[in-house]
Amino acid sequence: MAEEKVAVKAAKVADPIAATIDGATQQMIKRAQELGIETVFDRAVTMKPCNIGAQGTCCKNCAMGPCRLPLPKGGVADGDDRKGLCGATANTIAARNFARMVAAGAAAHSDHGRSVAEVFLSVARKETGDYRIKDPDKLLAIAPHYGVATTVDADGETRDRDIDEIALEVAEIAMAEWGKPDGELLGLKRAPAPLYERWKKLGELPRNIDREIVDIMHRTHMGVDQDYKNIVKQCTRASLADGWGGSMIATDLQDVMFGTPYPLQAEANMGIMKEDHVNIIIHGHEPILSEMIVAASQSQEMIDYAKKSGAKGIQLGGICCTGNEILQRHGVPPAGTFLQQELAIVTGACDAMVVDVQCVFQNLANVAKCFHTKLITTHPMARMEQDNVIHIEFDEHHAMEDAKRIVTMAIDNFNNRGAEVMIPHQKATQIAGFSVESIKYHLGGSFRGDYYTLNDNIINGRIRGVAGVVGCNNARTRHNEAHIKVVKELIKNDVLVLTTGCNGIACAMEGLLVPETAAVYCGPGLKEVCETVGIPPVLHLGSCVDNSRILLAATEVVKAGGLGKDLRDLPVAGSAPEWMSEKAISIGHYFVSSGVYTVFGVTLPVSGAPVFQDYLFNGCEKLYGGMWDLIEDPIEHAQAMIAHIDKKRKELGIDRARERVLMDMADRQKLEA
Ligand code: BF8
Repeated sequence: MAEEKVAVKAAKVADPIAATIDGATQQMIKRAQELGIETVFDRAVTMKPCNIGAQGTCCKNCAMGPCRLPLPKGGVADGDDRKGLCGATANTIAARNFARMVAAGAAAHSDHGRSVAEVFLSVARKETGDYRIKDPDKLLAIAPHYGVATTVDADGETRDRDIDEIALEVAEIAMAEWGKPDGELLGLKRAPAPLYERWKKLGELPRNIDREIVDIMHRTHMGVDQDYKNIVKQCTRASLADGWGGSMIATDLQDVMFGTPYPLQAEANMGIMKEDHVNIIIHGHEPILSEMIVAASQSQEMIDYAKKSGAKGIQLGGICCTGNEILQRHGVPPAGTFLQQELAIVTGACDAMVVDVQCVFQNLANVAKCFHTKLITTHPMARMEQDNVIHIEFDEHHAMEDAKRIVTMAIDNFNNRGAEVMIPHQKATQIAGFSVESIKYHLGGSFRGDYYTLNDNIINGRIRGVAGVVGCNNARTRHNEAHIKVVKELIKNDVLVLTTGCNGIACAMEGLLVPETAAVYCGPGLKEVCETVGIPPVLHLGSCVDNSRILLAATEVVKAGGLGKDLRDLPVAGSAPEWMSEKAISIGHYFVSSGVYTVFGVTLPVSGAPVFQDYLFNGCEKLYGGMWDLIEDPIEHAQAMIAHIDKKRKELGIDRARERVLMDMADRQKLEA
């Protein structure tokens, strides 16, 4: 019988070179494909995004829909009569969808903050011995922002208050920020006074964190808010409740409990994994868990146990923002960005991957099945349905016990590796761990630590401006390419970059986070400043909740004088070149409503509603001084930020200083006036 020929259609897979600029990632994508393991890069090739969803004009908020309102081919210049069954316009639908993204993003950041505040409350009540106040100076520094006195007057004398008493009061007041019935969020007053007054005048001061998020879910329910401008107002309240609320509280209290970051040296990329060590990858966001795993894996007991099992030691690596948290405080190296999570397992050397919340692919379980890797979920809110996933619920009351159980499980798994270990050699050195406090010290030393030096250099034109470049990777665009191009273009043009999130990891992998970068990539002014002060031109400020550090650093710049009275006056801009998460939308909107021009790359789900889009891109500027933008091309993206920075320099009257006019004190006072 003639052999029957069966035509097998080859599965479409990603081209590794087109998928990422990073050599280690290319190598691991290729390896996964050779082993028949599908990753996000392959799925991005085989699954097209929904065109109507991408435009933001699919309404599925009731069962009469989903109502789909794609932008007509000829546009809507001659009128727009598109409507859902209830009559909702494209603007209403896109604004509602946008607002729900803000709500989800603000919820994710703020719930992280809530978990941190709960642990801090346990510490203050002395209910846990595993966590403690590591940075009492930070507690004393933040206490007044929570309305807590640090001294007490008695018998005509002023005495320092007991630190435990202060901690308890701060903890209780912080917890109340999520649900207090009256008043407004306390963090808002940390903004420059004119900015606070503007929010107040606009009637946009958030009341409490949870309420603003619930409010969005209510007003975007079928048949409630039908005015896109009014919906944007609520986006502002909820996003401010994130940036100046939940995220800021998370950063504050994490610093108090785990230490305020100061610069340290580490490495980055998958090459940090070691074949002869037990490799534990920590992935997710909340440092409550990762702090304990760091402590457990550094304990002599665990190191001895690893050695007894034939390993030379324990190597921790981070993925995503929990990686940034343990990087900035302990120098634990990130093994990769959001898009490399599956690939860390594909090395065959990942003995355990421990995840908590946010940015965790469910496909990790499918990849882990192909190797010996133990995939461990730890958060009651974030479990996986696959049966190879182990759940060890983490609780701050027995935190160290849980952490040791996890580390022991990884060590026990070391000898179960197959022969298939392949760790890419790529890794880069980085200096991370910058904070509002450490920048102060770096710029002025312990004698004159402040932001004057930065302001002076912005005024004299050596530094053209400051950019916050942050956010995710997105499999719809080449991994890390836009991140790196945007940052390089900015520093080439003398713009100092502050980074967080996966942009920080991308910059580290590219070797941009070392002072030596200045000589290679920076314009002459920024190069001179970096070389004098000894800092990299790209300062890693931590995780995505640490975007609150960017808000406070910008506020310090205003306070130092000479550059206006409000964040909207500053020569600064924001960017998320490869965003994907709803958290990025919340961050983007609190940047915008705090007065910052903010450019996103890839896509923005508002293009199907041109009037609403125009309101975000232009209308917001009149309200806040900041506005949204979408520019896919990374060079144009960076150039638009630079143009905005130059516009602000001109408004401040310092545009000519770029020609290096030396400013003396009298000139500065004139600017101040
Ligand atoms: O909070 S940058 S991919 S890891 S969402 Fe996620 Fe985006 Fe990375 Fe951090 Ni932020």
